[in-house]
Amino acid sequence: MLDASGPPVIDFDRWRFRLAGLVEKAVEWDWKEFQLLPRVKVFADFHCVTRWSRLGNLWEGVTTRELVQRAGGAKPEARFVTVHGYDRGWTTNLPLEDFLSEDALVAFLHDGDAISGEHGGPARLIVPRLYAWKSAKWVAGVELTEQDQPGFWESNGYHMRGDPWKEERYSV
Ligand SMILES: Nc1nc2c(c(=O)[nH]1)N[C@H]1C(S)=C(S)[C@@H](COP(=O)(O)O)O[C@H]1N2
Ligand SMILES: [Mo]
Repeated sequence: MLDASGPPVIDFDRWRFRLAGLVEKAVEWDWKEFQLLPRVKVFADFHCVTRWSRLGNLWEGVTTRELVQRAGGAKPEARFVTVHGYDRGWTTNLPLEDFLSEDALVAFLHDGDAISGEHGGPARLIVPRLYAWKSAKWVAGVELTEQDQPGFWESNGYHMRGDPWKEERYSV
């Protein structure tokens, strides 16, 4: 499906990424601080639920594992995450285990270039093992939770997990 709304205007000076909820200590990074974190490159395909895929993307950014570690780790009761976008309160939910998969990252480069506004820049979540709607564009923060809370598309019938290999498209 298409985006819920168009690209929000995001000013680098005001950009923040916040990791909160069931972590040992909530952390917030501004753009400069975020750029100083250790980076990785992840080469992955991207599968939209409406059946298109974009193969062979090179993403560069900070792993979700690195970010959670810098927040002192997840509390034992944390089992899910809610990811927030800068586009008018858009959210998506996914299991913490998928969020912390080895190849999941908050990316700011795609094939070597800054991610465009259209594609979720300045930074977006990338979770290659799940359908693309879980890969929140214009990411603003992530909250670890105990209960699974449906996000925007999930409230409209999309799957709570969304594994393309199991074709988990809809929850009904
Ligand atoms: N914040 C936010 N992230 C979002 C969406 C959205 O509406 N808002 N749409 C999702 C959907 S349905 C898809 S298929 C992908 C599309 O990413 P692309 O525009 O880079 O191809 O972004 C996902 N991430
Ligand atoms: Mo989509």
